[in-house]
Amino acid sequence: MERIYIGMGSNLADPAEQLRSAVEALAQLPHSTLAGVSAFYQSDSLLPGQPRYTNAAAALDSTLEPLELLDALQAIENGQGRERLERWGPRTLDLDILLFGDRLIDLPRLTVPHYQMQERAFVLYPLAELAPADLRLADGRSLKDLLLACPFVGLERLPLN
Ligand code: A4P
Ligand code: MG
Repeated sequence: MERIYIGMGSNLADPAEQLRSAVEALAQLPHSTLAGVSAFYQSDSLLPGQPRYTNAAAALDSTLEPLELLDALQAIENGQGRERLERWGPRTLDLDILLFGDRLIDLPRLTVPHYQMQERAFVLYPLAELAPADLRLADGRSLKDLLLACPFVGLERLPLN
């Protein structure tokens, strides 16, 4: 079993409902146990002109291999009507593998730790709800230092999932 953290985001078609459906789908994944879900957070899109995002993080314990998990996550995205019209376009559901045990992964289809998580408050603060306080990424960076360098700005923590 490895502990995996997944970042979830949506800015179309009732984002909170999209995240709730994604959580149900994660709970059904084979060879896996859903170990936790963060609160939901709203923030403006990194790209102007798009609807606000709702983001959250999930913790999964799994024996799936990384590319098997990526395939499963993309199937969940597609099952919730994700259309890949343009990179960075608005989306019903985005599921990113943030951390996969203590693995460093650099494959054409998969980079772990997720390449921009360190700059993104909407990734780090949900993750911090689930991860141990002394978590270190496989590349040696500590979550605590990443949080210190990434202020809680523009994030709105929603009261209920
Ligand atoms: N891929 C590589 N590494 C990973 C990984 N660790 N997890 C590949 C998941 N996928 C990974 O992703 C494109 C390809 O990345 C996949 O086919 C996979 O093989 P995608 O989800 O199809 O495309 P995308 O999401 O449009 O691109 P990207 O770069 O993942 O976008 P981001 O970085 O997710 O940014 N603002 C707020 N407030 N909240 C957001 O969540 N998200 C974005 C999208 C912009 N602004 C946002 C948010
Ligand atoms: Mg993505």
